[in-house]
Amino acid sequence: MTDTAELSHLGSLALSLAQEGGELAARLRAGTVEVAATKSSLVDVVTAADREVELLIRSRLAELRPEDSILGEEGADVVGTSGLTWVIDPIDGTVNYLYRLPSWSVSVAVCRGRPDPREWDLLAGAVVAPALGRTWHATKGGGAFRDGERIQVGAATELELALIGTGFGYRAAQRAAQAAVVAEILPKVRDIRRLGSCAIDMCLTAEGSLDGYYEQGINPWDMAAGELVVREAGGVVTGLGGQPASINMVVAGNETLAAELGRVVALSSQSGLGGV
Ligand code: LIP
Repeated sequence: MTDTAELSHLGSLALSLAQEGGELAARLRAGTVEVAATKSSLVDVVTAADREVELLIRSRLAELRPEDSILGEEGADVVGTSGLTWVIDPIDGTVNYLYRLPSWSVSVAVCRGRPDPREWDLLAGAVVAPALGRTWHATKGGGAFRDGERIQVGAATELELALIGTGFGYRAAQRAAQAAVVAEILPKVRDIRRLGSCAIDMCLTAEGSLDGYYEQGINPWDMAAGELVVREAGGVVTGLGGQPASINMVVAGNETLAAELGRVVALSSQSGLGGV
């Protein structure tokens, strides 16, 4: 059990780490940003900034929370002894960052238990989007905030009037399957937004700027902080068919809309999504 004082401390630390990482990423973005490596495909890129921001956050955690574990997108796992794991996406929306588009963020969360969205106990999280001038944060049981103002998921319950965020993977076969799903969903909703950062999509859902979000192939670091922000804003984050959210599918929104969106996504996906 994590008491209120510890939750408050973890929340403040998640926020300050995300803010410091965001300041570094913004400074680096003001200069030349180049692709340092690729991962699952030629378009799945890593920049030197991704690596530098994660190194900065890791170094702060090694100093301030040496007993905690770390799961980061760009670095090796750190196994600690405290039962807490920090989940870091140094730059979520890396392609937007590379192209100087504003929808990118630094996402920092901490959970108790394994950093697996099927079972984690999220305690605190922060998403900082410097190019948008937005910061979202939440602690378990403490509510969700954007720039210090309390936020709440939207009230839309009719899918045909809902603005839905989604995204796509980096592999051609997966994208073809995801395109087939979005082609079936698009006529059933108000409109679709593909903004390029899961963390921001989930925070926009938490504040009602999107009515719902779904995506297949999301990693724990993409979604950890955003999931807590959605939940603390009164929303739900699920998978399909009553399953918990996972790399197989993430659906977010208010409870009614998320259920309807999940139902339609499941029907549209019955042709099978490309493998993850
Ligand atoms: C991104 C996700 C986004 C997805 C993008 C990309 P990354 O993460 O946050 O939801 O649609 O394709 O995967 O790779 O920028 O950290």
